[in-house]
Amino acid sequence: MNVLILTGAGISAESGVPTFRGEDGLWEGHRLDEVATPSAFERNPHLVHRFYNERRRSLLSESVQPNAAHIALAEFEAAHHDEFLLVTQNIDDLHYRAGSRNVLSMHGELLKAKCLDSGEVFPWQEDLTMETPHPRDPSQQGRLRPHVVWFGEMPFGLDLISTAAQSADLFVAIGTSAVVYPAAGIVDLTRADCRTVEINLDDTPQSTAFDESIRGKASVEVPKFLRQLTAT
Ligand code: BJW
Repeated sequence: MNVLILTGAGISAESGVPTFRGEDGLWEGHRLDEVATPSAFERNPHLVHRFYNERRRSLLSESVQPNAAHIALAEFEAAHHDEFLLVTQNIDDLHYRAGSRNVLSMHGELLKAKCLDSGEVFPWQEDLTMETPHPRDPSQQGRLRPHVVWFGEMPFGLDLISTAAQSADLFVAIGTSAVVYPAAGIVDLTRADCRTVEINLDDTPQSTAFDESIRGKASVEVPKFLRQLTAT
């Protein structure tokens, strides 16, 4: 059985990482599209750096750890013998920390920085500012941006995602509001005989595209679903 998993902010909510479109979805009164676009970065790089610096610091704090849903996915993958791909929209590293191996971070990674000139990507744990020296040439400052995918930019791994969707026997979308494309459209790429399951606290605009809807917290429902799957 080939398995494709898609995760969104909801899977990390119980680890202390805020979602985008929930009650805590605003950052200092700014909407996401005011900070997560290339034009926002051009207009006000200080604001955008501050947004990601805060999130990076929080991600690296002791209190943010993988939860039972991240761990159950990693354990399932380790015991699974056919194809398994975990596509995450999240830029946190909680799937990696939980031990997942075949992870595609389609919207980038918060703990990496990208050179605006060369596109080279560096592991990054510090704050970024317009004064940050370039790792290869410290005389160059402010030429790094967070290695994340903003609106209007091309997400990573779309060919791989499309191939995995077409060969999946099971597709599970966990904790995503299904409003951001192309991630929200992955369910439409799966074959008619692929079992599709949505796990979320609430309905989403794509709920009717799934065969099954499981309503509840990811930390409870994901381990339960995967236990049932391995038992059958
Ligand atoms: C729980 C829970 C618990 C809570 N348990 N559940 C087709 C149609 C319409 C528009 C477009 C389209 N194609 C492209 C677009 C444009 C655009 C788009 O989709 N816009 C829409 C908003 C209308 N898409 C893009 O621009 C994308 N690029 C693109 O398509 O490029 C094509 C291209 C072609 C040619 C040239 C160039 C390009 C890029 C999208 C990038 C998204 N980036 C962000 C920011 C990343 C960096 C960062 O983190 O800051 O990604 S936006 C933000 O939204 C972030 C997320 O990954 C993404 C999705 O959010 P997610 O994960 O769904 O979170 P929430 O908060 O929305 O939902 C949480 C859910 O969890 C809720 O449902 C809760 O109920 C649930 N939940 N607690 C279970 N405990």
